[in-house]
Amino acid sequence: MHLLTRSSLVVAVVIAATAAVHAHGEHDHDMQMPLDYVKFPYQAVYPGDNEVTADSVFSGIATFAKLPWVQCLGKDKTVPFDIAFLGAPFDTGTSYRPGARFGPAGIRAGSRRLTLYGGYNVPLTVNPFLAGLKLVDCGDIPVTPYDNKFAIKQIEDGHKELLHRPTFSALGNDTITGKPLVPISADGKHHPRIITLGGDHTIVLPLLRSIYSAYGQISVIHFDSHLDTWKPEVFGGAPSEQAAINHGTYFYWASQEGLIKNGSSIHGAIRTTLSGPADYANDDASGFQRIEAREIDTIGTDGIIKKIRETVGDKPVYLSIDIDSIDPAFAPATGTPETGGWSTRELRTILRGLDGLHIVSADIVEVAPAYDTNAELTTMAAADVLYEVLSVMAKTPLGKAAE
Ligand SMILES: *[C@@H]1O[C@H](CO)[C@@H](O)[C@H](O)[C@H]1NC(C)=O
Ligand SMILES: *[C@@H]1O[C@H](CO)[C@@H](O)[C@H](O)[C@H]1NC(C)=O
Ligand SMILES: [Mn+2]
Repeated sequence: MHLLTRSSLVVAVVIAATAAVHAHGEHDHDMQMPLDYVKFPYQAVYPGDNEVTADSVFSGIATFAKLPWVQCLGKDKTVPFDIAFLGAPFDTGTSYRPGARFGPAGIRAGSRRLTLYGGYNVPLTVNPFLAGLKLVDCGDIPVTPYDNKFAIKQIEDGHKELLHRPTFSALGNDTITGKPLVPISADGKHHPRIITLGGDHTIVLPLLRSIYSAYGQISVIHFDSHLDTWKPEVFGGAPSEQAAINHGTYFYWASQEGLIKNGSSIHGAIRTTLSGPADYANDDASGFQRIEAREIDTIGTDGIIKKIRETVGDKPVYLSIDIDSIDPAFAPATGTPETGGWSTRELRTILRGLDGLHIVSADIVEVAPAYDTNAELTTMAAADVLYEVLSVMAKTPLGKAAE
């Protein structure tokens, strides 16, 4: 039986090979597409109407949305940009499922198709890829998996170095007065924006330390099923100083360090169980307002958008998105999934509702591709969520009219 199978296989291979030779012999080489028909070297152009972009969307090396790879932390230190995607592959602060160190690679793979038709955002009426801003993928911050304290410093340093680079584009003029806009930062400089691809949520502590260096205390919009303001002794932090900084406590530390603006920061999509009501009292003391995931059933996306906008106003704001804010039906590949969440559509609608806010930088975290479906549900959701963030950023410069 084995022999028979093997010999028939050999026959099949020979026939196939013969057919291939014949096909090759009959092929007219002049009819082949020129090599440059597919954009090469794997770097998309964003041409708008009437250009073929679909051909190369599944090929090439993955950067976010096929943006050019610039080695911002390496040999390309002098290349300016306006918005950078930056990976922070850290997952040694995770309590349940590890694997978010593969988040940056997964999100990039999930973002391949973002510019399939050119990238125009219909509801926001903007093409963020053609808005005059220089967008790049800076690759990943080198992060050690062996020493959390060291890794957290690496993330802060990598982010800070890019945040203090000069921008590619000038801030431009106020649309009403025509006068030059002035920066909204605390140090008076116009900073580029960084969209960080996590990584578990611990990375937000070093990211906020970096943000503080340019903006001072910052308002935070935080989408997550979890509070992440837990005191270390409540969230597994008792054993050591190192254990005390993890993906459930980083906002506690950020609040203790005075990085977060009290009262104008807000969580959305909260639905975790608690150690008890004291967790909410502790969350209040950490400076956050809260929107529960289930509020979407009563006040809808409009009501949620209204609450966020009223809380943040026109202050500079940092946006942190845990992919677990989305229901695991739509985004299963994450460290600590919680049922009863928002759909991908609902989160995207809410993000578009942030149009006009001064989002100084953002992240998406807790994407752990190993738990994803073969259909790349979670990494695709993460990429699409960032596309809304990018679109909102592209529409609103980080400036205000001069007094
Ligand atoms: C902004 O206004 C200045 C004059 O205040 C003008 O020189 C400059 O060209 C304007 N820039 C743009 C982008 O319109
Ligand atoms: C934030 O403000 C609240 C209410 O005024 C206060 O109880 C809390 O201690 C403040 N938190 C911080 C971190 O300053
Ligand atoms: Mn979470």
